[in-house]
Amino acid sequence: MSEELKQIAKAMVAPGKGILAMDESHPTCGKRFKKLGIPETEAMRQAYRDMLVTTTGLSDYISGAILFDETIRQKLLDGTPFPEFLSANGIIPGIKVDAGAKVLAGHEDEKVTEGLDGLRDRLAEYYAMGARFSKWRAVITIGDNIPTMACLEANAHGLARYAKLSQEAGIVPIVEPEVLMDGSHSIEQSYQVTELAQRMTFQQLHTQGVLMEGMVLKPSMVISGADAANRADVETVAQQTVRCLMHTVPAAVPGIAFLSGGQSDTEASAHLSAMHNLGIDLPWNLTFSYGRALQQAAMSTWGGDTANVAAAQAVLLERARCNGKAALGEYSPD
Ligand code: 5MM
Repeated sequence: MSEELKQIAKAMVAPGKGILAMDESHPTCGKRFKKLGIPETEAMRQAYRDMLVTTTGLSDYISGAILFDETIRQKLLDGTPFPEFLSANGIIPGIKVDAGAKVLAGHEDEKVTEGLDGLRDRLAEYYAMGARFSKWRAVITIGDNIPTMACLEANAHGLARYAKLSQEAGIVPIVEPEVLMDGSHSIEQSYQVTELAQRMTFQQLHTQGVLMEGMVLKPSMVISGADAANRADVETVAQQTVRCLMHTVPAAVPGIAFLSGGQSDTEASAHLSAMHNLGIDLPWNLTFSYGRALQQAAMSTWGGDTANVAAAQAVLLERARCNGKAALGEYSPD
């Protein structure tokens, strides 16, 4: 079992490849569709996600795709189940298993991710459907007197319990402690909070006996808040992000796949590429597990119209190619 986990984890972060996060819950997907005037229906979500995964050549840059519960049970427009199609086309199917971030009792400005109840049974079901990795996202907000230790501890514990249950089911866990970019905090504050969140997460992962070689970390980058004055430049983001990881992530972890967190698609590629060009010999493979930075432009091009499928797929493939290059340190905006 552990050999299998190690092999899957390694394949997920193979050089020049990354993960497509397409696991938006109904509210998140609905919000994005609404902005573009796309009807928020199951049929449109199916058509949209069909467009994404049937992009020819996607597996040149994409190792795995994170699905939402609805999608892993859905069929493509030609009747093939999504996980079956992905596996047959060289992309490992994954599944989001958390039940979302809810207000933490006694801490109204903070969230804790729920979903441990019944998780063992759900994981067994997802494995039978073809999922070979999973994802759980914890959300940490920077603000006045937050995050609190209560929030950091509860989330780190949840991530570790989830990760161990996944490995028990033969599924590689993606552990995602996301420090939100929202706010006007400095990059120094981002560093402090991110380092603490990652350190506490790994403490809990060790306590629960999670196999480091059989997991993937999905962190946020160390970056200035979206509304900060004098936002840090690409080089500084790359340096501080790598410095933070060196302080917190064991070398036994095969790879780190970043989330984009609201960065523009070109920023997300530039930051990842710059991390590979710091002249530091990294113990893990650094790559991407982007949602918005891979999909946003493709979704706007598609706009819910079948006539735009080919154009949207070309846009998606180009973003995937740029990020594949970034994962090798070879991205340039040109
Ligand atoms: C694709 O979005 C994921 C699901 O979000 P919700 O549960 O809130 O609908 C999200 O977890 C995503 O995988 C990560 O945030 C990475 O996506 P971004 O857009 O930050 O790269």
